[in-house]
Amino acid sequence: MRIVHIADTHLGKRQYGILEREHDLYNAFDEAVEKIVRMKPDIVIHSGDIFDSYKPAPWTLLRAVNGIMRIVESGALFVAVQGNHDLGPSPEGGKDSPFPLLERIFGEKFVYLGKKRPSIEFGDVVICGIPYHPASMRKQLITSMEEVSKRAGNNGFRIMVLHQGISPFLVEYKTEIHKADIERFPFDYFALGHYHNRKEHSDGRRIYVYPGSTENIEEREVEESKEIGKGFFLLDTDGEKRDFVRLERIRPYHIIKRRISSIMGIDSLMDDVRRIVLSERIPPMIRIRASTREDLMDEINKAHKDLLDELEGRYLRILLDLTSEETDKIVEGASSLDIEVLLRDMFKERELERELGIEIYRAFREGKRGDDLRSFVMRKLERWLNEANIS
Ligand SMILES: [Mn+2]
Repeated sequence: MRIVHIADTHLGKRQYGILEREHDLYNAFDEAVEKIVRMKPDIVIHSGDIFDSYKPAPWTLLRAVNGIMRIVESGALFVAVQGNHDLGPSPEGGKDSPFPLLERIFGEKFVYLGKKRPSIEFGDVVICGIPYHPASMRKQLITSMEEVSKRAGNNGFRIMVLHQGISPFLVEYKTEIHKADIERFPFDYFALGHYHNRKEHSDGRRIYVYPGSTENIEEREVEESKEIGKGFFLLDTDGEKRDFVRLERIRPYHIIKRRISSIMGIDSLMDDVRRIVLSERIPPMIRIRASTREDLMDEINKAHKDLLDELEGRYLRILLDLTSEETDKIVEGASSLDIEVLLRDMFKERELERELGIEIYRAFREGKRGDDLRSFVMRKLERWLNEANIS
C-alpha cells in the first residue's frame, strides 16, 4: 500500500497581511497535489491544519476543494484529522470546522477521523485518528487513545493520526503530551501534525513522523526549513520504505540578524542583502533584524530605501526592523524581549492569560497587521475562552 502523509497546509493564511504570501501557500499546496496525483497513492493522510482558520474565506475553500478533488479523482482516499486551526466554537455549543462540508462534497472519499468515526480500514491498513486536544484536555486525549487503539487489531499496518505537540521530540515548543503517554499503544506509524519542521523519530518498530508544513507559516521555522526543505512523505507499507518528497517552488525566505556599529556595517549589510536577492530565481522574502546606535538609524533607513529602489521587482518584500541599542526602545515594530518578561511577570502562574498575552504580542512584533492580526487575535481569544472554561 502506498500512502502519502502530509500536514499543516494552513490554506488561507496571509502572512503579514501580504496577499502574495496567501498565494504562496496555495501554490505550495498545488505543487504537493500535482506531485501526489502523479504518484498515484492509495491513501492521502492529512494530519491537520488543512486550513488556517475554521472559518475559511470562500476563495480559500475553493482552493482546498479543487486540490482535494484532484486527489480523490486520481483514485486516492483522503483521510484527515482536525488541527487546532481547523477547529473553532460552534454557535450551538461544541466545536465546528469546515470538515463536515468537505465530507458532504466528497462523500466516502473524504474521511475525517474523530468521535463519530475513530478509524478506517483499507486493505491491510488500519488508520485511527483523534482531532487536536489542548494541553488542558490531556486526560481526555489519552482516554480517547485507549478507546480507539482497541480498533487497531494485531495485524497489518496500523497508523495513528494526531495533531499534537509531543515531548521530548520537540524542544522549546508547547507540547500537550509525552511520548510515554502514547508509546504503549499498538501502532506502527504515528502520522503527526502541528509542528512545522520535518521531524522523524523511530524506536524499534514505532515510527513518529512530522512531515512539517508545506510552506513557512511562522518566522521561527524559516532557518531550519532552509536546510531541510518543505514537503511531505510517501510511504510504502509493503517495503516499509519512507521517502521525503521536497517541494521545489517554495518562496525563498531569509532572516538576517545584525548589529551595526558603523557606516561600513551598513554597506556590508546592504551588500549581503543584494547578493541574496540577486542569487534567487524566485523573488525572495527578506526580513532584516538589526540593532544599532541612535545616530546611525537615519543612515540605515536611507540605505534600505535605496536598496528597495535598486532591486525593484527582484524581491517580494525586504522588511527592516531596527532596534536602538541605547534605549532598547521599539522602532518600527522591532522586537524587545523586555515586554515578554514583563508579561510573564505580570501573569506569573496564570498560564492561559500569560500565553494569550505573549502570543498576541509576538504576532504584533512579527508584523501581523490589519485583517491578519484581527483574525489571529480572534482565534487566540476564542481558544482562550474555551480553555479557560475547562480548567
Ligand atoms: Mn499548524
